[in-house]
Amino acid sequence: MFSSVCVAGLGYIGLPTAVALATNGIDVIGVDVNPATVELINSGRAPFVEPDLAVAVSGAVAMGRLRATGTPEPADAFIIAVPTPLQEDRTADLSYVRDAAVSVAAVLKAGDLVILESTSPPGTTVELSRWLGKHRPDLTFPHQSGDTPDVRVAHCPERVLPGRTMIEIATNDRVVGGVGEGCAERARDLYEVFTQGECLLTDATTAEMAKLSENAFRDVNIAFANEISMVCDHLGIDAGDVIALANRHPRVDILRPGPGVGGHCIAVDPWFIVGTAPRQSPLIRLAREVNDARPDYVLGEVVRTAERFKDPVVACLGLAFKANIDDLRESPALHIVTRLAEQQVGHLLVVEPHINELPDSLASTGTAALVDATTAVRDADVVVLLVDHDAFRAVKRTALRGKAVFDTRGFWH
Ligand code: SAJ
Repeated sequence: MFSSVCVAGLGYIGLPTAVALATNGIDVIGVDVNPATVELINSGRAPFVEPDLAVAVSGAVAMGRLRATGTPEPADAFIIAVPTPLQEDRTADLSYVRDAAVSVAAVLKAGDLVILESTSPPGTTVELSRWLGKHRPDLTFPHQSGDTPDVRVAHCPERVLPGRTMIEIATNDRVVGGVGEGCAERARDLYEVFTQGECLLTDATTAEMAKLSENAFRDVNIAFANEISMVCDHLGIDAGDVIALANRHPRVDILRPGPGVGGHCIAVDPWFIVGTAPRQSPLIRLAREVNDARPDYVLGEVVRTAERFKDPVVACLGLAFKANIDDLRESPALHIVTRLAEQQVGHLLVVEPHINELPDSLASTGTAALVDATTAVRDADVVVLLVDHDAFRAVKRTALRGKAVFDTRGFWH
């Protein structure tokens, strides 16, 4: 039913989606505004680390099913998977969606399907339908009337977990929200090409709110774990013990405290709810504030620990925003290590197995070196575990003896 699909935005969601479609027999045109990304993908390589992605990209390109380019080309369906970043005023920057809509509109024809995958504030997909309609007055769109439109528009929010993207893209259930008559059904037909998960049909605004609720739910629960951890610090007891014991209750499942909530989803999306209904969402806002305050709390604790030593050597294990990925964007670990370096707390031995050189913000401080975990722990007075990378399992507990250990994740619990 679909022979070609154009995917706008070849990032952490767009590229895996393009590959999943290509692997299932669809001719995929991948579009990205970054020429380096386009070139890399056309040479069969993935521009970022995600388990099993590189081999899938190289296979899809070699089969001739995936081709990257700078502007959309005619296709049966269009998937928009571009960023919706948070702005200074904590509202969503929808300019990438709008730009993608304008470029997709130019090549639309009757019978096409346009899907927004980007996480967006309630109402954005209906707005997308309006933007498309404005640029193509010769076609009908679903926001206009109750009849089946020429172009169908739907929201199908991405839900994959970085680090497990290639598995979850094929297995997660999908929420598919149509803007009008026949839209959700048509979108479901497309997702059924590559997902074994169930497609749950609804309207676009409900789908937008469902996605935001998923991430706000996780944010509130992480905030709870972080708050319990701070209470335990105050009492001088081990938060890991408290949480492990409480979780033996059949209806309790407390998440893990950490150095803060990083990434571009959970720390962002709850604000889209707060922005839409501020008076109705005090809990969601407070959870955001609790989690945002967490890196500076951890920083303070580490500084206090390091002050016990003269010229301390501090091993910082992990820079990524979470385990087993190379993504440093919005990483609380990177924030904490950069502040430690700026405050000249000691000599920093930084370990991040997924990168080859320190980011500029850290390298420029001149007090941090990138080393392997064994060296860092061997030479350190203070060991700070910031990310629970599997690679750190190689660090033997005996190597920690005699060191001040600050385990922000309960990794060695
Ligand atoms: N974290 C904790 N404690 C925990 C769990 C997570 O401190 O117990 C921290 C992590 O270290 C990380 C941050 O929270 O810094 C977010 O990590 P995550 O693994 O919870 O989530 P993301 O941001 O990688 O992906 C989330 C997922 N959403 C949910 O689990 C509800 C994913 O399914 C979404 O697709 C993704 O957001 C997204 O793109 O929206």
